[in-house]
Amino acid sequence: MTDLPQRAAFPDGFLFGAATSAYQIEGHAQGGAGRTHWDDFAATPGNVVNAEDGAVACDHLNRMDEDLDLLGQLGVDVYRFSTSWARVLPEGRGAANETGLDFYDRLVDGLVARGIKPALTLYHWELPSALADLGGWRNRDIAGWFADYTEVLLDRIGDRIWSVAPINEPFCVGWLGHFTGDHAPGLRDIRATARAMHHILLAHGTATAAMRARGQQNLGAVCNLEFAHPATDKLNDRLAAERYEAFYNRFYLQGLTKGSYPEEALEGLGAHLPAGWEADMDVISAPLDWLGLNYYTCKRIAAAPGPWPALREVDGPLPKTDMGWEVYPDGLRHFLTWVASEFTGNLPLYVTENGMASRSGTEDADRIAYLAQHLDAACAALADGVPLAGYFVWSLLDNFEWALGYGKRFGLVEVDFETLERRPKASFDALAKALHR
Ligand code: IFM
Repeated sequence: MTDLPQRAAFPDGFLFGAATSAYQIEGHAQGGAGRTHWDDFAATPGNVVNAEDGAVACDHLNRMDEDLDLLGQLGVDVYRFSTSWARVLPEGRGAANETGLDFYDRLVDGLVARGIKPALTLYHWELPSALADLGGWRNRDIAGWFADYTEVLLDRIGDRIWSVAPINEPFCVGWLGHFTGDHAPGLRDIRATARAMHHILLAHGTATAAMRARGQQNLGAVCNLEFAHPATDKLNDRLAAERYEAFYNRFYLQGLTKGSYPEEALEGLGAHLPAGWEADMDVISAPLDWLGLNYYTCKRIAAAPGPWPALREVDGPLPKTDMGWEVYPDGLRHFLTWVASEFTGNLPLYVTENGMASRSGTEDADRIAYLAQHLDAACAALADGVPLAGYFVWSLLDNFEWALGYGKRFGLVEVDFETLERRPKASFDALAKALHR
């Protein structure tokens, strides 16, 4: 079996972590949380495999201590978790749910007591339904609602939080939610997409400004990046791959760090952006303390007839994970060096998510090999001079994989969704051994 690179192979102070998100593990029907657009999306026939939802998920709400003990056994330095807006503010605005705030308070205390740094994400996709009713990410007012939620939450837990990222994977919120319709709210509308993409970044900016004003430290952003190979060397396919890369990767990276959007994205989205969007770009590109990259795979992109972006994905030759995603660790090294050289310079970078879905249960040699290949790619980027400061595995637990339900298992720990029993996998033991001091 492959060995994982050991902690000693990384610079002093390099942080290792595991990541989860609220809706995917907590059990959203419990503890006074408000309804979210993921509950609504999942309740609509055909949207989620087996009509599954996050009502119980891993029941982390009631098993938090056991899960924090697992993190302690794993030996991670930092835990990346998210809070649910609707658990804090069931209607998205107005009265807070004290039970929800108490839960997050205990979670943060539990991490601190175990010597684990709490890395908070404020939004990992479960928008309160009451705000979806008002247009959700299409409504510019969401930037203010989001900043208000941020304040309520940080009033309670901000004093013990190590880092904050406002929004996980803006691409997925904007594009999968509003263009392909694969995620809540399930729209397929280019105008909604353009507006959501911009308002997501505006909300990032307003929340960041509110946090700076209150002295909150270590504020960043987390983008998911996908390497786009042109399906062939033909010019049309190369241009299609550039368009894919523009709306997937550069729209957010360039918006956040340079205050502009790429031309290849504006070709299709520019006409649909809200009037006067340019005036928001200073708020959007206010300085960050770090940037996080979530990385899993690459895609093969070919030109296709039809309206912008006029492309399609084609099958690739590399071994695939249970998501059907090609395993391409070179993409991680590429993105780390490219993001540092093109966008962030000396700013610390983190791999805030990396991992694979597998059907191999607790004997997951395939996951160990995947993690080893990507940790090697991270080491290569460090050797290239990239200021990489940490790496997080997605995910601690098998969990609700959104529209694909509970069948896609990303955890270092197996969860039996009948009994909710946790069983550490071989990858958990391998990582624990690699991280041992
Ligand atoms: O499960 C998701 C997570 O919520 C966001 N990043 C990708 C993971 C795997 O698809």
